[in-house]
Amino acid sequence: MPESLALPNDFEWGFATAAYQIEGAVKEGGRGPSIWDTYCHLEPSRTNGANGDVACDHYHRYDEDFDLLTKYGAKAYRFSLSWSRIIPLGGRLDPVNEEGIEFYSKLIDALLRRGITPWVTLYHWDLPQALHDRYGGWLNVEEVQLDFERYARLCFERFGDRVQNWITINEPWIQAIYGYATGSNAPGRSSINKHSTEGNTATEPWLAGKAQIMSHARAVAVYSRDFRPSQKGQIGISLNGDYYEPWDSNEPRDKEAAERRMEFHIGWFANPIFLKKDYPESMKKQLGERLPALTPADFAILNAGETDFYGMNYYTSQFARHLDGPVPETDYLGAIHEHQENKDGSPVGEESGLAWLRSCPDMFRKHLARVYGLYGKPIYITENGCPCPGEENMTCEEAVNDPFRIRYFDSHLDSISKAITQDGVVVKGYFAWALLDNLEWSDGYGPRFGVTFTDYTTLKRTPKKSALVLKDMFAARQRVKVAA
Ligand code: PNW
Repeated sequence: MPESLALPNDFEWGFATAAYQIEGAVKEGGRGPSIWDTYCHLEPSRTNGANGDVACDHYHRYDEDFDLLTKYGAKAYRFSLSWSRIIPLGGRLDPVNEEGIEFYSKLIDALLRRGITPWVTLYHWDLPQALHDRYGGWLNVEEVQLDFERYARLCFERFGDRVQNWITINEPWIQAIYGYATGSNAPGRSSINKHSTEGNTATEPWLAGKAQIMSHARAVAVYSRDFRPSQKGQIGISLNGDYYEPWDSNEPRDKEAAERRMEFHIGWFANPIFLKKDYPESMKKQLGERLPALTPADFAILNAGETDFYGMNYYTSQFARHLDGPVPETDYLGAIHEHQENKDGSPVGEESGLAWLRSCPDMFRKHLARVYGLYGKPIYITENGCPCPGEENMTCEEAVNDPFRIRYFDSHLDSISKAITQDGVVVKGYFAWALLDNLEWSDGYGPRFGVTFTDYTTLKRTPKKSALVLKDMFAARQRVKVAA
């Protein structure tokens, strides 16, 4: 293997999941409902009839699942805590559910016993329903950041003796846009979705964005002041965002469109969080008064702590074409059209098992360089993966044979290696999405991202080939001798 494909010996790697997608047991152990419980039980269904009531039943089967991690050779495991298991009503004055704390404590100990490092996400889209009902949840910027701060502090207090890697929020963009602009995720608010009865796509996503920025900032401030010095851990946030190239590479307006699209995806959050700067100019210009200002008081909170790393969730890339004419108030992409083929008809990448996901490893490498160049923090890939073409309709025997996924992992690891050895990007870890097939949100139980096949009738787990080859891929890359 050439030197360009090396990975550092201390490179962290493992698999990722999220609470609502795998746990089930939604009414056990004193858990309160979240906005996803409500959303999955709406009539008519907005999730293909699917819900997380049982999911993978990880709540009762975590030991078996962690044995899989051992078998796969994982060094680390990323999972999320269900806020409403820990504080069923969510708020800063509401009671703590000791049974919920106990459950996650057992989980953490079960990982440590196996020598696997826990990576804990505090929030992966499952806001306590009570906070949504009480004051509008993520739409109430002032209230929700205080409740999130208390929740975060409680987690640092109870788990921080054993957990040294924290992710505050998973993909605030998806929470804000799918939850409040398109209405395709909980809480399903939108003024452009025929299934939504409430919402305002022109204004609400931008409030939900600010609420998450400030919630992150408060958690980081608390960690920096009261916990990092003694617990010696690190804290970051996981941002999604595709890489964009111009649809017409000879058209300056398409080049601007590509950059603007990435500002709307990433700069929205990364400017305030990593640079302690205002939102990108392109957003301020397009959204005007609808973008809630970051005030000097907000910057005091943002400046009170340091975010240690950039968690990157990367799946795919696209082409951006500038939009002619007036921009509708409901636009959230930055006045562009998204394409999977460029002007010459070249596809951005190979098709996977989901329409939105093409395999684009070369653009991943550019993405890594762009993000590191702009924000300058060590990057951990906190999600990367895909369903194979046709996998949705395969039997277990067919699905365990997954060469497409193996190639996807290998080519994306190549890009990480090259970004490190040739582009000077600091990438320190990689989490494959996902440990096992699980509830793919509004797409239900169709798409299978797992390296483990889940039979949703028997709940039997069967390792796919991809699960067993990752260990060797990392070992080979870490064996490469690098000239001093
Ligand atoms: C992420 N897109 O979501 C989430 O963090 C996971 O919970 C999820 O299962 C995984 O990716 C696979 O989808 C995304 O449409 C959902 O570009 C949609 C998109 C990106 C990420």
